[in-house]
Amino acid sequence: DDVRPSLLTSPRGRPFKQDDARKLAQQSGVVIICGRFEGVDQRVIEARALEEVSIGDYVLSGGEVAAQVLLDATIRLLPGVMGNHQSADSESFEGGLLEYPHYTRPPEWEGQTIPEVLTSGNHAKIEAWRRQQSEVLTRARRPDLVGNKKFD
Ligand code: 5OB
Repeated sequence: DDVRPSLLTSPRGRPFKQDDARKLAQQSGVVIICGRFEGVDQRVIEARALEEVSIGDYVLSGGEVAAQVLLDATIRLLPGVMGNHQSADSESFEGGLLEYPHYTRPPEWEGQTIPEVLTSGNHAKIEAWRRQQSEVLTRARRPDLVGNKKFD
């Protein structure tokens, strides 16, 4: 259809989440009003039914960068934007958890090797290791996400 949500970037807004990006990507477009720290006249907010969204608990001098964040999170979900990258990403991502540590090449870098399990060729063991790493990281850094199915 032709629904275009009207958003206002504002630290007073409801937190913008991956789910919101997913929903926006389904719309035919979006209008984003960039808030100012001093705020936008309440009459405008109400008359245009602006939905206030925040990108986090910090102050910005203006909402332009916040608008770019909303756009980036949304546009990368549009068909054809990411190619194979995205599908591979979301498949390997365990719902509700932070991503496990990644190791690429070379096998030894500045005297540091990579976890042995990753070179074992045992894909079930690798999968289990990644899952466990994701859980440990999430519990340590983002306990608020534990048990939350909403994160990508
Ligand atoms: N802080 N989200 C968090 C925001 C923000 C500041 C903004 C807009 C969105 O503009 C001042």
